[in-house]
Amino acid sequence: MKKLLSIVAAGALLLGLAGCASSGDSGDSAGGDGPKAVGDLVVGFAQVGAESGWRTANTKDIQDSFEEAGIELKFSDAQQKQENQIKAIRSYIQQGVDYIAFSPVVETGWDAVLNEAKAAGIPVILTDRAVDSKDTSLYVSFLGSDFIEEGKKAGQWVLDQYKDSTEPVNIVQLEGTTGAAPAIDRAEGFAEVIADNENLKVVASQTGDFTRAGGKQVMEAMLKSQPDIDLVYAHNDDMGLGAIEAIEAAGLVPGKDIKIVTVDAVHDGMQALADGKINFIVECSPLLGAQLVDIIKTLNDGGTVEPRIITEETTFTQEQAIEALPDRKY
Ligand code: GZL
Repeated sequence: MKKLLSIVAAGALLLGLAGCASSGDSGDSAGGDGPKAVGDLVVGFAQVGAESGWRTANTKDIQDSFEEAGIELKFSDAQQKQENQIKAIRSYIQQGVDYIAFSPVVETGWDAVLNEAKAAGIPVILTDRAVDSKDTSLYVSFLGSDFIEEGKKAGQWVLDQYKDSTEPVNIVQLEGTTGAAPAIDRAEGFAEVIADNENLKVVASQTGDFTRAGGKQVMEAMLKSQPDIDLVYAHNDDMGLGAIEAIEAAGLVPGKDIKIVTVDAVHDGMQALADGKINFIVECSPLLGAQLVDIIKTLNDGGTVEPRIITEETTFTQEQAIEALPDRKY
């Protein structure tokens, strides 16, 4: 009997050890074996859409950066619909990717899906746009521009341009996507600065959804409803370019009869600035790919990253655009 019991005990011990080995449990508390090889990482990226020159440049830069780093990137285009971005994030969670990154099309409505990613132990990085979640544990870092600052830079140019004006200056504003962080913040920063001159009045403001067609359509309506427009403030180049088409179709000269200030500094916007059809552009850099790869590599190595990483950017006058155009990457 004693002999039988010792055989059973030995067998149980062997099975137990085998069990440990098969679960890959190296005995450390995390259950992991330390950082993955970079080449084994898989990242899910849920992009807003392809609504503008900026977005196209942003997508290309991210895809090129991950290819160069040898990291697998699963990519989705939400066609500017939040439900599609949420679906994509859920799919990445199901697939068990190592990291999720996305540019939230609007600020609100993300807590549920971000809590699902957190429960699955998948770190999330925000790129380009912010969310309004109060729980900042739902994402590791937010990499992107300071949109309020961009609005202030646009407002400062207008303030300087009309500092000696004694007449009312009628401004129309082409807003970005309703509820999107850049639309909300660019309007806020601009309004804060132009408030210093009571002659500067935003007489009409409407979303053109960051698209050239949207900007043209809204500008056509504003030209009909507003008797005297002095300046257009467009939240991105694409809507500014659409406004140029509407202004020219109305027999007016963009950049002269109606001045135009935009944000982004993508190629077509910079060309219009060089041609004098736009008067001033505030840069918003789409080149976030390399920084996003660095964030993921740092996290994979067990490092920590800043919760807010603001991208470097500048502004352009016509002369500066003429000089910068030949070397622009996008
Ligand atoms: C800004 C980005 C905006 C661009 C638009 O970071 O989210 O969205 O300004 C783009 O051109 O559509």
